Amino acid sequence: MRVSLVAFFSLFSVLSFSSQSLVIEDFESLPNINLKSDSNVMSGPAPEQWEKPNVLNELKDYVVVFDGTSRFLRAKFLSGTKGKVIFKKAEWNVVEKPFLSWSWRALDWATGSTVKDNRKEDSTASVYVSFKSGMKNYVIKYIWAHTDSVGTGYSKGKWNPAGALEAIVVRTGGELNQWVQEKRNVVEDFKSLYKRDIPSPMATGIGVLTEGDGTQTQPQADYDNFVASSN
Ligand SMILES: [Ca+2]
Repeated sequence: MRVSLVAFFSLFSVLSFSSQSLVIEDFESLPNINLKSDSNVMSGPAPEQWEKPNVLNELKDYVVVFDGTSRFLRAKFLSGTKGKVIFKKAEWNVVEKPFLSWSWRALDWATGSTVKDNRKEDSTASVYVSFKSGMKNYVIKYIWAHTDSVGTGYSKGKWNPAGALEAIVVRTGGELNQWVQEKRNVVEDFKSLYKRDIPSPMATGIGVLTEGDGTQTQPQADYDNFVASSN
């Protein structure tokens, strides 16, 4: 009897733990991986859930890579193109799961980029989380900058009825080719950036952007393990 109670509580703790976190994207379920002849890694197109109208089938700057252990998203900005945000629709309750965590690594910097100059505002790596209220989208953009200080950022569309964006640098510089993890309380970040409460308890999706069009650079970054959790 005692053994079965322990087993019961062990099971309960596993179940309750798993119910507190939600994998939004880990890229592991991707079909159609192709072996690249010029590389020892396998890569394929970005997953179908990642949406970018009209260009999804032409994406060459976002691919899913399998390194033998894990699949992840690789963003490589191509010179002569414009930066493209790719999104994934994902609804989750941020009152219950306010923390968004993810892993990323910088492979090449957007050298010379800065959030202080609109013409040179390129992100080596950035992650978006979105909310909606009526017809208006509210976006938080988390930036891994090359040299800007953590905590700096900018605002867009404050009075635009369609959408507003608040960008904040959450990491700057560091070593290339090293996976690092971020964990943000999106509810608290929303409050401090927008000076108001979240417009809805439900987030509507995530996105990523790696771009170098303003600085004429070719930044690269990898993204993986987007998870929402209660703590
Ligand atoms: Ca993965």
